[in-house]
Amino acid sequence: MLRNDHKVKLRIKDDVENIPDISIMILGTPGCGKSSLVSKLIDDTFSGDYVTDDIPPRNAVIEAYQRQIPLIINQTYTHQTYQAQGNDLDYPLEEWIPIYELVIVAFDLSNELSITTAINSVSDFIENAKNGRGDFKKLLLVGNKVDIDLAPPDSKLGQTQAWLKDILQKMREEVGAAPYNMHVNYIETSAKTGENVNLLFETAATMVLANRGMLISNREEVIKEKEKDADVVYARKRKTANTALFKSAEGKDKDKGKEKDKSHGKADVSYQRRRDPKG
Ligand SMILES: Nc1nc2c(ncn2[C@@H]2O[C@H](COP(=O)(O)OP(=O)(O)OP(=O)(O)O)[C@@H](O)[C@H]2O)c(=O)[nH]1
Ligand SMILES: [Mg+2]
Repeated sequence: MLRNDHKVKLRIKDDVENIPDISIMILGTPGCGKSSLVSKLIDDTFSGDYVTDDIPPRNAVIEAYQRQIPLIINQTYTHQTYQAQGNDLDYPLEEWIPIYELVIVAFDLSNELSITTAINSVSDFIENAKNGRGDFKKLLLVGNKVDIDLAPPDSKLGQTQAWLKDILQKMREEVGAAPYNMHVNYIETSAKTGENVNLLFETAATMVLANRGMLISNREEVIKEKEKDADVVYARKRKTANTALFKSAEGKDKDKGKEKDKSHGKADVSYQRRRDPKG
C-alpha cells in the first residue's frame, strides 16, 4: 500500500488539474458492515440497526494530498445472486474487477462464514491472476467489526480467525515474491468506533490515483519499491483470550513466519480453502 508516511512523501502530479470521479465497489457477505462503513465515512453516524438495503451509489469526498478527491461508493452482496443461481457463496472477483477502479472485499471478523467466503474468493482470484487474469492492484481487503473481541482460540471462530491471519501472511509472501506486480492490502476497521474508516477510503483513493499514474513521490524509486510491497494495516491490539493472533507482522509473528519459510522452502502458494465452517 502506498501510504503518505515518513518514508514516502506522495503528492498529486502538478499537471493533474481535474481528478475524475473514482468509482469503487464494496463487496461482502450480508451484514458484514458495508453500509455502516459508508455511513460512518459520509455521515459520521453508526446505527446498531441492521437493515439489508439496496443502497444506491453514494458520493463522498476524500481530502488527501491537499486535494478533494471525489469517490462514488457502490456496494453489493452479489454472492447472494450467485447463490440463487445455484452456485456456492463465492463471488468471482474477475467479474467485478474490470468494472470498477477498485474493489473492496469486506468481511465480518466475528463471523466464520463471512471470513471464509471473502478469503476463498480472493484466493481464487490470486490463482487466476497468476495466469494473467485480473489485476490485484485493484483489490483491497477489509476485516470489519474489529471492535469485537477475538474468539477463544479453540472455538471454530477462533480457528477461522487464526486461519485468516495465516493466509494473509501467505498472500503477502506470495505476492511480494511474485514476478507480476500485485498488492495484498488488508485493513481492519470498525464502523462502530470509526477505527481506520477514513484510512480505508483514503487508501482506496490512493490506490486508484497510483494506478492512474496521478501520484508522484519525492523519490520515484521508493514508490516503485513500494508498489512491489504487500502491506497490511492491523488495528490496535484487541482485548482477547488470544493476544498473539492479530499482532502486527512487524512483531514476533514475523520471525515465526521466517522460521516457517526456512523449514518449508518457498512459500506454499496453494491456499488452504475452508468451506462451510459449520459442517
Ligand atoms: N460491533 C460492530 N457492529 C457493526 C460494525 N459494522 C456494522 N455493524 C453492525 O452489523 C450489522 C450489519 O451492518 P450493515 O452495515 O447493515 O451490513 P451490510 O454489509 O451493509 O449488510 P447488507 O446490506 O445486508 O449486505 C448492523 O447491525 C450494524 O450495526 C462494526 O464495525 N462493529
Ligand atoms: Mg447494507
